[in-house]
Amino acid sequence: MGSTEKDIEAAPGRPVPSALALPASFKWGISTAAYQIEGAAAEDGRGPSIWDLYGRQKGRIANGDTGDVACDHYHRYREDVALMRRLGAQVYRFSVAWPRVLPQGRGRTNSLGLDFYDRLIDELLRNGIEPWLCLYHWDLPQALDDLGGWQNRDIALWFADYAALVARRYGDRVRHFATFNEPNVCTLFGYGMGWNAPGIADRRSFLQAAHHVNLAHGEAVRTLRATAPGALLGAIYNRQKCVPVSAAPQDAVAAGILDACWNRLYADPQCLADYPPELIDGLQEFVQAGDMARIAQPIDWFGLNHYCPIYARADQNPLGFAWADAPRDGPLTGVGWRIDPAAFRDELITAYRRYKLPIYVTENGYGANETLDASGGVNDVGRISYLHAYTKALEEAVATGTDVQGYYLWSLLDNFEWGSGYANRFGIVYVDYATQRRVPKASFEWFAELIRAQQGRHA
Ligand code: IFM
Repeated sequence: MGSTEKDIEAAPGRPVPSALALPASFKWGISTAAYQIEGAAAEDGRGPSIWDLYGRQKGRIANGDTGDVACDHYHRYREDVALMRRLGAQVYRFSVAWPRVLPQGRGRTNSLGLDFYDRLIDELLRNGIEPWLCLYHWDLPQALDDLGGWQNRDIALWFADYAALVARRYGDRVRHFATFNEPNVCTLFGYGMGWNAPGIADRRSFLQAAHHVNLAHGEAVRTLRATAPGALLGAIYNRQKCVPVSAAPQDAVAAGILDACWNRLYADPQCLADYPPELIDGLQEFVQAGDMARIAQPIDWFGLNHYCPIYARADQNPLGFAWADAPRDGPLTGVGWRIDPAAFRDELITAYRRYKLPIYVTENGYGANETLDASGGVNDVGRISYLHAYTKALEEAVATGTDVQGYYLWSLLDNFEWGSGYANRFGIVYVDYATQRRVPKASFEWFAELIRAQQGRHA
């Protein structure tokens, strides 16, 4: 098959973007998340989120960074939409900050916060860009965390009420809604491993939170169907190949458990009404009669985020695996993630066969620690090679009959990268955080050319 690691190594300089064999209806776009770019954390009545408090705990986030200001997108959204337009993006997938519209997570709404997303959506539509709205990209209102957060079963109904508010307000202009972005990361890292807010490391808490996230997804889909009947509903899953770090049989078992936690714990109950057998023992304490039917509400599309294979080793800890770094025996991104476009192709094919839903790639991108060069730009050839190889891999998946309908790159801007703070840059636009100046990188022009080539193919 075509694109492999070898292509990346062999690519002399900048690969030329050329049109891919994809359907005319295929959409190109950009993904972001509220807490990572908005800033204005204490402005216009926004309530605190778990990330605001977590970031203030010593040692949690690299360099003590916080999302207080981030990319100041709350004030600069017009400039950012203009960049998307210049790029040729057809879709912009963003998230609503729950604590901005419901400062306590439920009850009193914040009209200034609601107004912000009105302005953003209207600006997108004025620029011919379709808004895709994700309800949850990890910024849980702190007031709900004080009540147990995702460990409190009532959160399924609080989340559904929040979904109804958002759908009532924006459903006249937004056609695509997603419930959760990467539920695996916010629960496994947030409650199982203690790497993300709220910083809990406990298997039972993780599985409890996971089940409540699944229930919340189902309740929100039901509510969205009733409130915005014409909308197309989906969820965004992070799928990565799980690889044992060695040939030892115990590491293979560990990789199987990681695969259950990472790839199946959400998509299986939500799309197939089933939990992975590896995790049933820990989940059954939380599953009540009727829950699986509540969770498995039909959805219209499958959002798939993919970056790289991930690695597991055997460990005596209660989770049954330990996270391992990518071995150094192959190509890595600037932040040490394995480059393996064939794994992306295979994940697309596997997800389509398993869940039988049209797929949108809702995130894919390349992280690096970059600075401006002497000419004042960023010649990010590593990112360009990565995007070239990964979009070719997507084309290969489509050639096998896999229904992939869009590709939304992560991300427009360098932004707040959770535990790594601002050190890891994923944008195709460089952000000078001291001045908030945006500098499109070479990959921005490359991606714009790819989109133009694609549109020319179907003109
Ligand atoms: O920045 C994150 C995003 O919030 C979720 N998916 C992975 C990205 C890169 O780490």
